[in-house]
Amino acid sequence: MFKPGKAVEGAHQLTAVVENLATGLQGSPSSVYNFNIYTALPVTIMDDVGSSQTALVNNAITDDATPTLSGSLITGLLSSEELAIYDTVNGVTSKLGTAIINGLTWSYTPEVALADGSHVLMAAIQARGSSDVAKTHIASSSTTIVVDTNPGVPSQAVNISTLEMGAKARYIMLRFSPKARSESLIARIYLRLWGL
Ligand SMILES: [Ca+2]
Repeated sequence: MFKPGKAVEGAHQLTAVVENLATGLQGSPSSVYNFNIYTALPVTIMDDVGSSQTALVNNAITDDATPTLSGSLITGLLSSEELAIYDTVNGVTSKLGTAIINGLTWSYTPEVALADGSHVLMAAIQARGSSDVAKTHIASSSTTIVVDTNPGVPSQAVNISTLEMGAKARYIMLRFSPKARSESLIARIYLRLWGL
């Protein structure tokens, strides 16, 4: 068994050869063994539906049931690997599909709309065809999004409860109570003060 020191992220090729320590003569080398080392898998999730179209941060609420996940790679995947997308709903994790890879960038858009509710999305590089989230080569961090394709118009009456003014007074933030229709959503209005 050979255990290398800390290996660098990227593509590696290993070859083994038997060497006579006394003479330095070497036998025939083995065939090349290719493998990749990944240390990070960044993911961006984009909402391209409705009036608010933006990258979705953790716990974002979105009206896009088919948000696009994308990212870049430090090295091309091996032919034995794929980049899979996993979705966890109510604690149950399932593989949504595999990303389209173009050079060192990848993207994935769900073919079937995600159901309304909470989804924990994660990308992973793994053996081609695997659906075992426990056996990935590397997994991205997870991002929770809340799909709400029928948000409707808020019907609550609101009151201005506090007023915050930034140090440079470019924005004034009015915070309303009660909270908006979704408890995780705080209604905010930003007033741009031109000329300040
Ligand atoms: Ca949107």
